[in-house]
Amino acid sequence: MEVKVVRKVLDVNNTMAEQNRKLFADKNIFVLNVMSSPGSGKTTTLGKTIARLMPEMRTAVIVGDVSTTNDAERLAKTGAPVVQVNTDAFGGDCHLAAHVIATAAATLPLDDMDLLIVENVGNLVCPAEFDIGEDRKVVVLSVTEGEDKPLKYPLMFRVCDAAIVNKIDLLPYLEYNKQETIENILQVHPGMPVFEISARTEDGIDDWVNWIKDNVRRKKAL
Ligand SMILES: Nc1nc2c(ncn2[C@@H]2O[C@H](COP(=O)(O)OP(=O)(O)OP(=O)(O)O)[C@@H](O)[C@H]2O)c(=O)[nH]1
Ligand SMILES: [Mg+2]
Repeated sequence: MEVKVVRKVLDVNNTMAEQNRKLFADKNIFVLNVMSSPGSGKTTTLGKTIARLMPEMRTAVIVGDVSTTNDAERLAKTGAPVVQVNTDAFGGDCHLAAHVIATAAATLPLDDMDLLIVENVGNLVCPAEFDIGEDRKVVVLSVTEGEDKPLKYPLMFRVCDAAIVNKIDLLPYLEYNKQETIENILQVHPGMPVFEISARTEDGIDDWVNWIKDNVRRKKAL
């Protein structure tokens, strides 16, 4: 019985996600869904990323948190239009669902956008289960989280199209095997691109930004 309820929720979400996907295709907007555990550096990475993408790529952001507008305020400094979703209004959900994205997107200038970046709620489990109508999913893992996370939370790494290993500026201070982490990511998802970056020093960030640009250009060329 419980399984049926869960499936129904996901079926409804998938239908909404397809409607979102069609809307974004009609508007020629590439949509990136960025996920991670709390504090791995999504907002910091996106602030630096958006600064490099604009104005060449007209970018807007939907940012999800259970509570506060902290991240929206941080990302608004880039000049990009930002919508903050607080899921406590939706029962404190641990993820962004497709209908929430539809509501938030309706407030954005969709006719003047090339790229929509969604910063999902910090959680390495639930967001992986919810299609929001995005083109690509990305997981951010920071070097303070341990090498085994791809093996312990495999769905997240399986559904994503790229992974970021962030905070590499901290490596000299840690007992941490970065190579083992990357091998674990590739064990769960063979061939997935992995970007090793420091959002703080911006080391490695160009390859990641170029990956986004290539994806946006590919969609707009369709
Ligand atoms: N040393 C270092 N610190 C970083 C780096 N990236 C982010 N941080 C710090 O990590 C903390 C969390 O970063 P956020 O960008 O807020 O992380 P987040 O994933 O957006 O967090 P939630 O939205 O709450 O899930 C902040 O104190 C950042 O300054 C990095 O590359 N190196
Ligand atoms: Mg954040």
